[in-house]
Amino acid sequence: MSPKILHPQIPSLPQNCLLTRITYFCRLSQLEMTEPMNTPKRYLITSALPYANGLKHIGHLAGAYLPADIYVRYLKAQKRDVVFVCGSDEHGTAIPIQATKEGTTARAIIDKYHPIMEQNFRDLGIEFDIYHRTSDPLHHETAQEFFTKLNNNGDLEIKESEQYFDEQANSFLADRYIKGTCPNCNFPGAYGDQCESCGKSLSPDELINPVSTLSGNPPVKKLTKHWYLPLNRHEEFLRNWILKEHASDWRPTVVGQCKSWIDGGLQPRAVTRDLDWGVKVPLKEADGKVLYVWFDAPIGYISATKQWALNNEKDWRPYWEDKETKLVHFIGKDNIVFHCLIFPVMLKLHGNILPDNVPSNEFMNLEGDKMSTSRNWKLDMQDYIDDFIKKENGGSQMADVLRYYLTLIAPETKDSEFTWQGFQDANNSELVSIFGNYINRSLVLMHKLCKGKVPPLHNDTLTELDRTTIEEIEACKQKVESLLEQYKFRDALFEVINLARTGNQYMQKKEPWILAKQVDADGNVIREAQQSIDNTLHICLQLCANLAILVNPFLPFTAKKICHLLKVVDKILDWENAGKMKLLSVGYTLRAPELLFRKIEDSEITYQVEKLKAAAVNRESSVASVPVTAKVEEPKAASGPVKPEIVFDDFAKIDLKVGKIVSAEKVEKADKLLKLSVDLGFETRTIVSGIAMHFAPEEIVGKQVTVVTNLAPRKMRGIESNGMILMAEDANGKLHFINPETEINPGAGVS
Ligand code: B3M
Ligand code: ZN
Repeated sequence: MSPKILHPQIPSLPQNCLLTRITYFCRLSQLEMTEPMNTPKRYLITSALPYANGLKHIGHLAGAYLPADIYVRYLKAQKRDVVFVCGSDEHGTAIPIQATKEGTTARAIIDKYHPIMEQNFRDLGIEFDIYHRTSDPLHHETAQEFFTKLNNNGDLEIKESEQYFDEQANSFLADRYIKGTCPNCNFPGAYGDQCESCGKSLSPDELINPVSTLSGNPPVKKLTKHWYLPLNRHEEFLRNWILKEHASDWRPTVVGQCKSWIDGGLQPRAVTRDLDWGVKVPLKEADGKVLYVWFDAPIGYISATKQWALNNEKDWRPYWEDKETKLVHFIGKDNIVFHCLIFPVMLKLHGNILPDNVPSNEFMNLEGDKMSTSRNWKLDMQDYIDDFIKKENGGSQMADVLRYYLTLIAPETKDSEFTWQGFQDANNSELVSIFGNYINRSLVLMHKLCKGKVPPLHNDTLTELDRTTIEEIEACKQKVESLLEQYKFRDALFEVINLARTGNQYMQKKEPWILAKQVDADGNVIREAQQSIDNTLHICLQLCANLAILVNPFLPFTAKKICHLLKVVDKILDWENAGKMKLLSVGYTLRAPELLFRKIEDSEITYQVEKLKAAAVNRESSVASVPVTAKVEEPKAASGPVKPEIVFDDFAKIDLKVGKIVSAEKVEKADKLLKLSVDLGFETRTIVSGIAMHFAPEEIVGKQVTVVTNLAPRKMRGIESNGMILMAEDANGKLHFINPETEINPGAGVS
């Protein structure tokens, strides 16, 4: 069903590399783009269901939501039958773990984050047809029916195995509830499923000195029964389907990852868990068990479609059962195995259609480091919305600025990097100077030189340049279309901006403002000159209307604003209108120009970079070095839960002293920070500490603490912090001060 590309694969372009892009542009324009395609009867587009356990950052947005939204807007502009589904993933251990952290229930967590996430997406122009949730009874029924069918058909295996069990808590332990030392990098706080320090996927058995985070005790092994999806039975199917059928139309990174999973040997995967949060396994003998979150979550796409159908009096079945439906999953690379191997096997067994493509993105880094929720090195959608959209009147334009930059640096073929400097440059030198400037100049000149009306086109006086510009407008549609069909969003957006660039160059060469100086004795512009001005502005304005259509999938708020300026209805944005030269009628009056984008100032960028650093420091200072988990056994060997060995001299460099908190207050607009005055005997210091979630200011005044006194000062929220308070983190994530058994004089050394 995918378009067959006739030209050889064009290598992906270095980001922002103008020269390469121009060369590429010339090459592409000479090539035949695509064969006529078989248009699918309908489309079902999904974006990964985000866990409802916290705010989502722009790395998530760039990975699974923005590209899907662009694709869907493009399909909808083509009047195709398309449903775009998403929703909150409300199961899995991530939810109860967050509940423990926030001192509340799992239910309260999902009810808190689900609506925030939904609103964040809306504010950034991500327009799902339905944003569902997996806690919905319709989803529970759908997932249970799915499991039952597979189980009844003999497609699942039951196995008994030994799993980690916490005797004190009387509970089996999900992978996330077990912590220990990473066998790969020695990080002492690795989880049973992954080490967040080095990123390696782990199984609990690999952890060195595992500890239950429920009680702090080492867990024991206990026999339990689980249902497994025997992936090994489906190796041949997966090999043929992915490595043969889709070897050339899926992204190489996706095919590569699938190949290494398949070549590594497919194993049966447990699809049930001993947990009490999730979809109950619909069998009497499975009391106390739920479906594994990765079994139920992708079924969430189906239940979301069902709910959409109910809301719109439609039939959901063809979207999942008719082979003429094109199913596309947009995801981040950490979800590839689930969407390309496990879920397709489930779909096949259940009798559903398979995805036509799974355009998975690589990761987006931020200011030189991996984006990370646990290290608080991230830009949440919410923060961007607060700082750039809500603050400005009608600030949706700023949503488009983020959409623009994230698409420009989309990690389609390799990891990419968001920098605030890059964000500012993309806005100021492309959106403002090229795109916005072009639309603005066209309108200004039209008002000045053509009496505020769309001027006529005098066909008999068209120049070579007029004609080639018209041809470029007509050709742009096909280029953008072909790239979008191949999920090359970055390159497609480049073509759109390039059309604006073409418009600017055209106007610059035609210089209508110079022609306007050719006047007769009465001061009227001479006929030939006016005709050339008319032609120029006519073409420029039709190009503006074309830009609105072509940019609409990427920057929908901007497209609407252009429609407003051109006084045309949104209907003009239908894709079939792209490439046309008669979008604006001759003689039609247009509105006065308004700027589409504003400049982003250096101070805004500096503020964001500082804020990012302050928030990250906040985390470092709240959990000093090794998280000290209650009852972790003393390390017996060098491989215990400790960081790599250091020499005494390294340790001796750290100046530790006993201090006494003399005052504490909340830091404005920073939920996690407290500003402390700490008496160190020889002086009283200001220290900003990320402990506000754990202590009220009044309860800690007078407490003795251990302070690292010779750390370089750092600014947090504009306050200079001169030291770090050492804290220990217990099994529940609660922080405790490290202090002397009995009160001693502030300033006493600690060694
Ligand atoms: N919630 C993991 C994630 O957010 C998971 C995706 C489910 S998609 C069916 O990365
Ligand atoms: Zn590690």
